[in-house]
Amino acid sequence: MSAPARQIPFADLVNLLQRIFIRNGCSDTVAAALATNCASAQRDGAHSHGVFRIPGYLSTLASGWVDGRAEPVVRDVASGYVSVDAGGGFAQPALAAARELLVSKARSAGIAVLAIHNSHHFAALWPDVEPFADEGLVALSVVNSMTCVVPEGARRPLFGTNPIAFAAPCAGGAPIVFDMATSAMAHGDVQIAARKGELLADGVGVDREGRATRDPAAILDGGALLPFGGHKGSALSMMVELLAAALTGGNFSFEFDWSQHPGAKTPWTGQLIIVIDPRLAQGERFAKRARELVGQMEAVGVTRMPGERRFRERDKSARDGVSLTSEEWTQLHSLA
Ligand code: NDP
Ligand code: PYC
Repeated sequence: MSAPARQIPFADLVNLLQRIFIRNGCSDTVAAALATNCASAQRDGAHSHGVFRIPGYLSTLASGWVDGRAEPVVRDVASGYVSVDAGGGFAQPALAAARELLVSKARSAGIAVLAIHNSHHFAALWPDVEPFADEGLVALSVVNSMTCVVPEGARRPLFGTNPIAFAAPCAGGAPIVFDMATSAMAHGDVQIAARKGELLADGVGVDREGRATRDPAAILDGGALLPFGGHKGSALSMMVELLAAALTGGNFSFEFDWSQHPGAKTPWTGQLIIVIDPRLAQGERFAKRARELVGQMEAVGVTRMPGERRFRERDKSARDGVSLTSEEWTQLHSLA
């Protein structure tokens, strides 16, 4: 049972995390990108990628596996194609470095792709797409991670937990955003369940012998996860490997070897972001049609849209402050 929560303003949490990242070898730019990302996840109740991840970031930085001072190199490949070499650093600063060029291409051509490689992504994916929808753009992103998912029909893990995130503007309200692992559960949530001693649902994972298990510790200790939805999730996970690694020049989830870097936790892979400007062909009609669709979904009984829980948590955090347990608060202060 956790001690009572602390509630702190979002800006204070960003500041605290930024100091921690700088103390642990990140440049100011990288620290700002990671701190904002991680604090946003905590603010939105996306706990598997909030401050829970800080020890993993720090052990990875200490192991020399990731470069916290990397300077991304942006390449203007074609009218609708931007590529970034993240230099063995994090994906978020690489996106930030290429963002302006990407958006200007999407606005002039109607669509543009950002291919990031030589990058580490240890975060939730929605922060990478949601801001595009806030600007009236549609965005889709995929990132591959580390081998821990057994493809449908296979005997051993190969794929990563490989999330897909999508964001689109919706007239008169918050954008439509979803962000989901293609595994039955995110690895972070399995770790959280193991800490709490909770059993998982059927169909989430297998133990080291390949037998179905509901025990998160058995999944983490040599076992593996399963794709969501059997062959369908497996196909989507394969697609993520192709788009995030083969297309970008990054590693497949099974390709990197971090065994010489004890403490390394961040997957060294790639990320693809596709941005579409719906206004070129549709004017404001796309956002209005999105609202129409949401209205019809509500009319048939949908009471909870993807992203809605996060937006509710965000409003609550703006009102009351971002929640941390006392242990998290103490830990962050000692690290800063
Ligand atoms: P969830 O299964 O919790 O949620 C997936 C999506 O479904 C979210 O958009 C969520 O909205 C929505 N949703 C959840 N429940 C409902 C419901 N009852 N009705 C309608 N919509 C619903 O996410 P995952 O566990 O799959 O992933 C968690 C996070 O882990 C993601 O942010 C993902 O990016 C991250 N991740 C990162 C990886 C990496 O390599 N960097 C690898 C794998 C995962 P809401 O957000 O509002 O709850
Ligand atoms: O939760 O599956 C996950 C994950 C992998 C890499 C970062 N998060």
